[in-house]
Amino acid sequence: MKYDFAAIESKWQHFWQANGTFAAANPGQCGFEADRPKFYVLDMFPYPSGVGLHVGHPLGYIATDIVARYKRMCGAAVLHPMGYDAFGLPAEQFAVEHGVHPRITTEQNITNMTRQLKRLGLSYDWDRCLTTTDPDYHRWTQWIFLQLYNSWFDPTAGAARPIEQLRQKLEAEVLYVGPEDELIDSPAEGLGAVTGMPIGARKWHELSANQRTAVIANHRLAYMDEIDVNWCPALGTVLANEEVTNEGRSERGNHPVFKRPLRQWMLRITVYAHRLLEDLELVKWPDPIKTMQRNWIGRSEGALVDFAVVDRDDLIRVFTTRPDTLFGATYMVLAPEHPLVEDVTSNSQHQKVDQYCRQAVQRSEIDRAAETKSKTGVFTGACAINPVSGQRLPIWIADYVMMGYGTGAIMAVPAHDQRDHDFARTFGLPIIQVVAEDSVDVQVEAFEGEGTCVNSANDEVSLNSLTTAEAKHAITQWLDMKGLGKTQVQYKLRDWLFSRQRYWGEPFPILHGPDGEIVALDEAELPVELPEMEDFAPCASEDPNEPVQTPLSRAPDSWKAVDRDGKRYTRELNTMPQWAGSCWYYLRFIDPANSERFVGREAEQYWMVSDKKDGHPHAGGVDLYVGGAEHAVLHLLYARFWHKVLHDLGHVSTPEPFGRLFNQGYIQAYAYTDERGVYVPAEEVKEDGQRFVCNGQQVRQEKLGKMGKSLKNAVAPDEICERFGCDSLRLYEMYLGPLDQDKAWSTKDIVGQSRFLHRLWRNFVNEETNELLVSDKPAGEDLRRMLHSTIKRVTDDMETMSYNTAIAALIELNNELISAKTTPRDVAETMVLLLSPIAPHISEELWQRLGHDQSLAYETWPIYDKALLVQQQVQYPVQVNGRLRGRITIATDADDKAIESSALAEQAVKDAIGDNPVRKVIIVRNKMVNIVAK
Ligand code: ANZ
Repeated sequence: MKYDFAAIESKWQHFWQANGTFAAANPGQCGFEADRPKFYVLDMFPYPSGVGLHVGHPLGYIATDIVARYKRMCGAAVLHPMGYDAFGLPAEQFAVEHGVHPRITTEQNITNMTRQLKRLGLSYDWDRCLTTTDPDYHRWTQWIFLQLYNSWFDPTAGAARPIEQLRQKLEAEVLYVGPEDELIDSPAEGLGAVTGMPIGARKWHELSANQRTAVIANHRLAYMDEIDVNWCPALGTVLANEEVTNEGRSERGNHPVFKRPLRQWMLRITVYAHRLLEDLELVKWPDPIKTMQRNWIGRSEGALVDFAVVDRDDLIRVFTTRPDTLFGATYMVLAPEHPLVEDVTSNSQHQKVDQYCRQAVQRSEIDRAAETKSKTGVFTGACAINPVSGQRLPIWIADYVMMGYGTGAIMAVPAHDQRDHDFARTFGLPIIQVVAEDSVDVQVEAFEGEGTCVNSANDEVSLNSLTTAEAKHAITQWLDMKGLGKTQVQYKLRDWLFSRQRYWGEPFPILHGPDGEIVALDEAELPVELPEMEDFAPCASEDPNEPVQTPLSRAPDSWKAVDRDGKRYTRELNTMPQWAGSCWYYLRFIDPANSERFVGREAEQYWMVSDKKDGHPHAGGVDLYVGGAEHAVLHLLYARFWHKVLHDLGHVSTPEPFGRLFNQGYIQAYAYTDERGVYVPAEEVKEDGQRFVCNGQQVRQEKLGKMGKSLKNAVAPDEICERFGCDSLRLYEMYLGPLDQDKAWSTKDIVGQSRFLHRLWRNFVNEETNELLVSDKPAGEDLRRMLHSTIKRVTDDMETMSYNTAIAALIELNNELISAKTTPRDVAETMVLLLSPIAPHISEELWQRLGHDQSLAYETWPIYDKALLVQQQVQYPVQVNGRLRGRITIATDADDKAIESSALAEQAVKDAIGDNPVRKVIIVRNKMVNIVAK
């Protein structure tokens, strides 16, 4: 029988499914062994999109599957699940475009993708498959939202705590409410006291009921706020900053995005900035991803400094990273959105300022921050006092200062900040040097580096001749003493905008009362399911200023209105963003059927807590998480935040969700364009000599690009499986090169891997007689050595996920077997086991033909014999005075001395030398020994 991959692959896929081969047992379940080490290996789960998978998707899935299969054979209990991230824009847009309910299209897409995934022979525990849109799943997403809503970040504990504890602390007067509802430890503390402002600290019982509710609301981890949002009228939804491109357009669909104020749900991720940063030390992630997260969180150390406004009571508070340059401040800038703009602007400047502000707020932040753009701004007519020099500083409005960062106001030091320099040059403002630097003329360009202070002294304090670091310290201390400022750590990270104006998302477990009161549902009232609606399209509009409607505003009253305690409440009509479901799915996989808890405690502890004793700080969590680098700052940061909250509240055991992360590269393919520059389907392009032709038209080959819909260069795995078998596809994808690099796809090259498997088959099976070509004779010395060196190579490669070189080693061994009539059984069995994680179907088939009646999935991984890895021996002819007298055999790595004494000990050589003194021994390594004896 020939190697019939179609029959073999279908047979084993059915076998695995029927026998539950890859089902993992939880504590308390039958088959569970507590002392088995665990390994949790996870893929980033896909969106069930309408077009299904292309061959780029399985790159990571095949790699994790190899890990899972290898770890099982090494004796670990392996958790390897798969599911679908099915809420969100892509699923909804597909549904809207096709006029079918998203639940139906989502289900169809899931069925199709499951079929595709199963066809790849991936060893998932399909019993654990979950979909984020399933009410049994999203009920727990809503439950986690309630956890966020019902907790606050206790700064003393540095962790989230139940909101009830905040109320108790306020009632017991452990905490007071300061101005702006900030919490302070005692009425004498807080910034009010420092700046000499009225203290304004209030006790809990002095507050009205509404004020109390507001104070509590302002400290919940999930809260509502009216903020400037990125509104995309064409999509009918707000977008997170991360979903808006540098050009101020939507990442998805490339529609224009506008700024407008909107009352929205927010998650207070900023209070975790410090821990999200610090705990990156605990995880084994690629450095570029850690760097991206660090930059995103954006920690800056500096000072807050207060500047009094001339002739007014107002203080302008600025954040600066260079308090050492305070003497060089020559003007101040407020962001156009700054609340003091109105107050400080003089009558004569009012109109100009107004007009400028209105224009500025429509520009995207990225655009405003661009260094290359020329600076714009207007003078307010007001001045502030530099607290160290007493000088008057004109106050300007300029859009290069952002309201969302620091305090939204700056002291401008044109000599040492290039943006301020550009601005000062444009508007003729003075430039005063306060950091010495010979090589730069600060009138021409700013010197932003560190150095020694100059021109920086008043009657009380002098920074002159101090270094930048010393000066920062000295001036901040002085400001602190005078009640004019204090040190401050600032983060770029913003709170997470958590509402979307869409239908296809998790409903919030929230009710709004007739007087604007917010009521969270009780756990027992979950899940809140989406209402059945005919028209689920977003409320898109052309006009960015129209009042915002959501699809759920059209829901029937039977869903929208909730009567309780004699009042009529309305459900929250926004839905959660698509990131919600993926924030915690790795926890649900652990215990997907649990109806009592989002994850059972014992199961969570077993699968998440590692007992690695390698001496490194270790975060535990998922042992290996594989996915694309595009999720570096969104999904991975959001999931870490939720995990930390759950950890603080005692719901999960580890500080981090993903102990180790690996990013696979992209599969790329050529794309082709016609004469208009429009992409044509790459699969229809034929090569014709030097030219490329599609439907009779000559087309142009473009650069290699990421495989996908947009470049029309996708190749479906189904077609490849049909033509070559999925074992060949798996081998080919892994053989393309190191896993973390991008690589080019070429369908015609799969033949190479297909040939390897055909040859392997013929080494084991006589194609005519179907007889097994395996002998019980033990393998000879050379073959055994090669086998053990292959075990070592493949094992080492499994540990480092270097599957391309593992395959190369297996091909070499297979080539060695071709010349022999039969393969010795010990070699055959070991080879099948080594190949099985990568090409599992043919391996199972051969394993069965070798006489085993169980799947090889739990066979013990082969162990190499170190002794057999010792370098082989080499034979040296030995000449005496130019004539061959004998031969010696010695280890290849023997040194010259050993070779010499071995040659001299040889009897025939001794005879030839006789009584003559040995004058010289010449050793030509691996060739010959020549002895001169006269
Ligand atoms: C005075 C100064 C002098 C500054 C100097 C820099 C150099 P990072 O590192 O990004 O935190 N800044 C503060 N708030 C701002 C805002 N809302 N929009 C735009 N710029 C703002 O940078 C902090 C520095 O950026 C601050 O330090 C401030 O300018 C400016 F020689 O203050 B600096």
